[in-house]
Amino acid sequence: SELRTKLLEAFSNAEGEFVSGQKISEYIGCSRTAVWKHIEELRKDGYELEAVRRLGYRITKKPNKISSNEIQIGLKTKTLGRHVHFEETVTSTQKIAQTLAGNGAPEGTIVVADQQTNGRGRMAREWYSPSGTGIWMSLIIRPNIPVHSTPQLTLLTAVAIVQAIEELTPVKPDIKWPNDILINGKKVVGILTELQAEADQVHSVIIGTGINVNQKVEDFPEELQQIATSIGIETGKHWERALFIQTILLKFEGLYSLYLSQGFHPIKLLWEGYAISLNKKMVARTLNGSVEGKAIGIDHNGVLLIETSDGSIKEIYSADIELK
Ligand code: BTX
Repeated sequence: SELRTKLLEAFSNAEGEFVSGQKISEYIGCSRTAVWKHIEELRKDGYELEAVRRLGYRITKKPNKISSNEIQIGLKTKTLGRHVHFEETVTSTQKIAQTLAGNGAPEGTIVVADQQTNGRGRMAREWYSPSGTGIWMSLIIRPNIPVHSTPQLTLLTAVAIVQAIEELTPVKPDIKWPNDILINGKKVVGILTELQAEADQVHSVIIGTGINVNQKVEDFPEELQQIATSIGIETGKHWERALFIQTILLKFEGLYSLYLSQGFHPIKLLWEGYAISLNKKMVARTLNGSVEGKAIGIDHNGVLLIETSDGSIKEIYSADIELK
């Protein structure tokens, strides 16, 4: 409800300090008794609040839930995340975002779910998306760029997420071309970029990100335990998912505006700073077979360049990479 939003806003503005009942009642425009009632409702929803005479209330712990409110209160972006479509359980946030984008959803609209029953990776693979643990989000943007440039946005997204993780946590993630973010060699984030386009005109780009935030090792199915990790596992701490979403959107917005005004070059430089796949021997498995060689870089479109043993350079548009 609107009152609930205002109440949470009052606490958010106080940044962890106490807010008096009087102030709250003025801010949300209701009586002191009504304030008390709303506070009790917050408690029922899993918030922990401390109440001290004369000082007022403060939130000491938020529930392990994400919601539109949690994402939007305290959000510092201009356009990204200003429209939030939140659902507890969906098949895939990509699917919902495709429909919304087709129906004209504005740039910056995000679809977020607590759980996906049919989360998708690339090439019809599955993305494991259990409830209460991760960020399963699809972002709709409408850049005026040619279709062949859109893979650059996957790399831009990876940079935004790495920057957000570095800002909020002590871990230093690496990027493996094109779309994996790894911590200590294990996958913590996956990115899936899909398009709605016609001829060479991009209508919308839908960027799906799956981020493992609070899973424990045993929360992953056995086949993923060796290759996947979460920010929680790597830091030994529980993290608030909404804060990650807000930080990622803010980083993305900054990089995206840089990209639209100056092109891919500045993004490429940032990306290269995080990439572990460069100057290494590798096998790239594509739909048309494997290419073995040394990655010498990415080109101005974000395409991976591999130098093979005969000295020729192969352009890799889409592949799975195995470092040697
Ligand atoms: P990908 O094809 O690069 O990676 C998929 C592979 O990663 C799987 O085959 C499996 O081995 C592994 N994997 C599956 N689940 C996880 C996980 N939770 N953590 C680590 N590794 C895993 C990557 O595809 C793109 C994933 C995008 C997911 C987002 S979530 C929001 C949006 N909605 C949706 O359906 N997909 C995107």
